[in-house]
Amino acid sequence: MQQRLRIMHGDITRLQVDAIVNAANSSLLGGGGVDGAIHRAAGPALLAECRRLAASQGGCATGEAVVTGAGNLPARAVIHTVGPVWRGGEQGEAELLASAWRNSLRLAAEHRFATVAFPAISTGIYGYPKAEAAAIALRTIAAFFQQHDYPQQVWLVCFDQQMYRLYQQQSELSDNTL
Ligand code: AR6
Repeated sequence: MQQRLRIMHGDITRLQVDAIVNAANSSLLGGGGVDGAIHRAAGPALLAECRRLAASQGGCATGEAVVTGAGNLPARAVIHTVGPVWRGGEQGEAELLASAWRNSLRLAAEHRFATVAFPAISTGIYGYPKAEAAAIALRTIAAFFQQHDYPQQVWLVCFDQQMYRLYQQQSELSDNTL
């Protein structure tokens, strides 16, 4: 686990990796948070591709993921996933968040992306409690790593110190269980 996981601070739009993950919404047409930052940095080519996807397949359901090119970003591709809005925890949020992580990882494996960078899906505008989101992310990644060789590296990109600490704690816990 440790060798395949990197927990870091930073701006995901600046990373030169095979794919970055976007915490999008079901419309795929952009928004605030990391989604807004990704579209601003990627430019109009990304929005045009997202528009085509939205028109052809009606966007992206919560827990699902789709892949596009990356426009002007240094990354090669963008995996757009939609995490759940936190509504108190009784609306299937945990399973939907795990699905968003798992389906993003699955797309990365299918495309043989070696390195994939993730933001902390659902923990911003969508309000998911950060500690629980960190536990779900780490558990889902650990399970995925046991069954797949790709992605070879997952980077967890943190915008705040609290998320960084929570991921560190959770990664120590999941190492003990592997
Ligand atoms: N690099 C890395 N992480 C970032 C960046 C960045 N440039 N910018 C923000 N974050 P959010 P959500 C962190 O709100 O909760 C949009 O409007 C941020 O601090 O971007 O899944 C979409 O269109 C937080 O830790 O995503 C949806 O409508 C994490 O990224 C909705 O927000 C996720 O926060 C999705 O909400």
